[in-house]
Amino acid sequence: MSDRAIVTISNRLPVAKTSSGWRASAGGLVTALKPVMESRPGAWVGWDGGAEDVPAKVPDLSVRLRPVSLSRAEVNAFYHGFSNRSIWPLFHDLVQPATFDRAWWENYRVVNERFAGETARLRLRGAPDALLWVQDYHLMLLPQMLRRRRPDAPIAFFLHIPWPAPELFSRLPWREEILRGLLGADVVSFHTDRYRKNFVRTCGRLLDCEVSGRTITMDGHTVSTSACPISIDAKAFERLATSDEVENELARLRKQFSGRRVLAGVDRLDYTKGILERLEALEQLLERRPDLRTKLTFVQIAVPSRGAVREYRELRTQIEQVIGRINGRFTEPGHDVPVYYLHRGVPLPRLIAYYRLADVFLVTPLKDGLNLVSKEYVVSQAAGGDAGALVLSEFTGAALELERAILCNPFDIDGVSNAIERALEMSADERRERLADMAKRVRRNDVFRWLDRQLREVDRVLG
Ligand code: ADQ
Repeated sequence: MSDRAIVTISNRLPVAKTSSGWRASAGGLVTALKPVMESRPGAWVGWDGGAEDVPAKVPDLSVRLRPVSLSRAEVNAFYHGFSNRSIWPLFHDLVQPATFDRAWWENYRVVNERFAGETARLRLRGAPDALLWVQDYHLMLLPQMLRRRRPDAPIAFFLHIPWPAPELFSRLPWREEILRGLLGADVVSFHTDRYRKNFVRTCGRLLDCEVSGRTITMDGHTVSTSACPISIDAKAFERLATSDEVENELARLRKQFSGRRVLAGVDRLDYTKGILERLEALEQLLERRPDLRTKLTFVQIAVPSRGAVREYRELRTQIEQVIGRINGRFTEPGHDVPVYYLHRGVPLPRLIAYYRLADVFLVTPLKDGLNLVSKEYVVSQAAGGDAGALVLSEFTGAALELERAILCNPFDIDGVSNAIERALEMSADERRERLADMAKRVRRNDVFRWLDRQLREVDRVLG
C-alpha cells in the first residue's frame, strides 16, 4: 500500500468526550479510517462539535487533530439545514421531500471556506505532498476551494452516500456550483459504478466540460472518477465475534429470548433506513401467520440521529407508535412482546452479540449509499458458526456485493413479509452456505483493500 501522508477532512472530528475524557468515536467512517490514519503521517480536520477543548491527540487514536469551530447559527444552516435537509433527501431519491433555502446554501459555502482555510494552513513536516482527502456530502465545495489555495496538492474526494440520477440532482438550485466544487479534485470516488456513472452523466449534462470514459475535463483540469465500495475491518469483527466478552453477552441474550426465533434490525434512526416499512412487513406477517405470534421476537436497535431535524423527530414518534400498535395487537397472554425496541447506541461487543443472536437480520433501506451493518452481520455470524439469514434491500450499495442475501424491495410490504417468511423457512445448511459465501467476499474486500484501491487510484492519476 502506498505510504503517502494523508490529511483527512470530514464534517466531524473522529473524537467524542466521554466520562473518562476524549476518546475516538464509534461509527462507520472512523472505524474504517482509523487503522489507515494511524499507519502513516497525517492529520484529521473536522468540526469540533461545539467543544472548545478538543485536544491535539486522544489516547486511542494516534492522529493529529485540527478542529474547525462553527457558530450555532452555522451548524443550524450548514449541517442541519443544507447538508441534512437539502442534500441528504435529494441524494437519497427524495424518499422525503428536500427543502431548499438560500440562507442555508450561503452558510454551506462559508463553512466550506472555513474548512479550506484550516486545511490549507496545515503544514505537515516532511510530507509536503500529503493527499488532501475530503469525505462526504458536507464538503462538496471543498476540493475546488483547496485547489485555489494549493494548486499542486493531490486532492481526492469520496462520497459516502449515493449520487442520484441527473434529473433528480438537477432540481438543486446551486447544482453547477456543487459540481464545480467537486471537480477541483484529482479523483472523485463513489461506492458503486452506478453512482459514478450518474455523476459523470450529471456533469456532461449540466456543465460545459468534456467527458471521456471515466474522466471529466473542465477549464484545463482533468478529474478521474472511480468506484469502490467501502468495507469493514473484517478480521477485527471476527476476533470480537468469538471473544469471551461477546460469548457471555450472547449467552445472556439467548437465555432472555429462549424458545423464540429472533429477527433483528440495527440502524441509525433515519427515514432512509426503511424501519417503518420493516415494521409494517412484520405486522403483516403476524397478521397472516397467527402461529408465529408466540414464536418470533423482533429486536430493533435504533441509534438516535439528527434529533434537531423535525423529520427525524417525527419519524421517531411514528416508529414508536407502530411498535406500540404491533405489541398491543399481537402480545399473547403469558408470552413476551413481539417487538423489543432499543433507542440508543450500543457498545460494539453487545452489538456483535445481537448480530450473532439474530436468526434473521433485516436491512431494508429505501436507499443507502452502501450499508456497513449488513457486512458486519455476515462476518460476525460466519465467524461464530451461526446460521442466520440476511434479508437485504436491493436499494443498498451493499446488495451488489451481498447478492446471496435474500434480496427485497422495501417499498413492497408484502414482498418484505414474504422474504422474512422465506428466511425463516430456509434450511440451516443453505443459510450457512450463503453466509460463508458472503463473509468470504467481505473478508477479501475489507476496508484495507478499499483504502488501498483509493490510494492506488490517486497514485495512478498523479503519476
Ligand atoms: P450510515 O448511514 O450511518 O453510514 P452504515 O453504513 O450502516 O450507515 O453505518 C452505521 C455504523 O454505525 C455501523 O458501523 C454500525 O456498527 C454503527 N451502528 C449502527 N447502529 C448502532 C448502535 N445502535 N450502536 C452502536 N453502533 C451502531 C453512511 C452511509 C452508508 C455508508 C456509510 C459508510 O449512509 O450508506 O455505508 O456511511 O460509507
